[in-house]
Amino acid sequence: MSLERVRKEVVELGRLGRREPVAVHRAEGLDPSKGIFRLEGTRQMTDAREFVLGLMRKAGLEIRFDRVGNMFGRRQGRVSARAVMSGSHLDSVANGGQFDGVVGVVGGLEAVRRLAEEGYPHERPIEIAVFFGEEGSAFGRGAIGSAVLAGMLSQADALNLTDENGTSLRETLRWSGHVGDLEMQLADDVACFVELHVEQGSRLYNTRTRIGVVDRVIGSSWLSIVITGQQNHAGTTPMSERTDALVSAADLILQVKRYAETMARQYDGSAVATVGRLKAFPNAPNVLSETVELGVDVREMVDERMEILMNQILDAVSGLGGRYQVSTEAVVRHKFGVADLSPTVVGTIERCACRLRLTTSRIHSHAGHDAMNLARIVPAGMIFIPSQQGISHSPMEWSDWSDIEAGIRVLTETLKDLSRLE
Ligand code: HGY
Ligand code: MN
Ligand code: MN
Repeated sequence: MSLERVRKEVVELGRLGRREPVAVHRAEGLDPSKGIFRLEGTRQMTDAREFVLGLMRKAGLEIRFDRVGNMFGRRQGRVSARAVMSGSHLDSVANGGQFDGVVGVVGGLEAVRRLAEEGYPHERPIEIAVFFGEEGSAFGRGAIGSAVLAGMLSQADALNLTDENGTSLRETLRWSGHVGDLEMQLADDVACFVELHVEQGSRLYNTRTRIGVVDRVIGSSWLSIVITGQQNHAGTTPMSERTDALVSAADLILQVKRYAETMARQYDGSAVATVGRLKAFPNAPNVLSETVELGVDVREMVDERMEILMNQILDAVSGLGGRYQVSTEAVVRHKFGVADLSPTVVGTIERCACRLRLTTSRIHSHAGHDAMNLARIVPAGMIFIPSQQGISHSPMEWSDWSDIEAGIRVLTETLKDLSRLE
């Protein structure tokens, strides 16, 4: 049974992705201290790409890489026409879950294998993509590979991104060898795109719905902020004479929370803002910090509102100087607008799920995805399957194998329909 094949591959990618290679077949086997560390530039990432490359080769796909590390496996169709593309990402957040991104990569590959095994004569080529750096956990901004493909980020700017150690993306690709000279022109080469992904929220799980048919992906921005105070002695510097970067950061974190809560209450509840990254230097209990770095993630389902929220946060950053005598710098690391997905692709996904007698609901995605970038150039859609208790970006992330199977069956049917020439 090919779900067994999928289960083995997802579990193996999870095993390869952990710091201590542990295979987890059931939710009971999850351990909050044993998450996935498949960040771009790590051995776990190289092992994962090599593993998927092996699966693509075994499936007889034609393998190509572009200049920013996007990887493609192509199964030719009966006609040389623009391809139907599916796929997702393999990189993870630090200490992440074993399904985020992987379900879309292995699921896309499985759909192509099933079409080949049943001898389905698809007209358009079908291409499985593994996009580089979707999570932004290594190079400081998200959805790198798909943003370059969609013309939202230049190749040069992508290649010049550096990680925490100052290693450039260009150098990382040279080290891993997972790079090529393919110049994929989305508008000319791709007819449409479908991504299978775990919901990462609790809507499908709470309503016991099998399939989420995504019609919109939330807008999201990242800010990196550096606050500079005056490094000094914690014992000899009177409270009245401090320029304390860390105290001002604490103030900012609470302001960020309040602005997002106010906007969420005022509108549809989609506004969120998170300070998920905080780095004090020199980070010692008896030293007043020299600098504090913060990473802020801001999201809203309406572009104009995200703009308002971002400006409130930027004003709050500027206001710290007056109250704490610190100096501040804020950089927008990435900004993705709300992406409405293609009614044609959304309708096809819905029809296929109904044909398979699976319960569906239209759903907005509150997580960002590569589909949000591709949707700017080609008709795109997404298929969601339930996340247990809505948990994600956590080692405790789980999706049932039966739901993964349902998602793959919908994807397989959808690729069949979309690969027919009009
Ligand atoms: O952050 C996100 O929403 C996605 O998982 N990268
Ligand atoms: Mn993802
Ligand atoms: Mn993610």
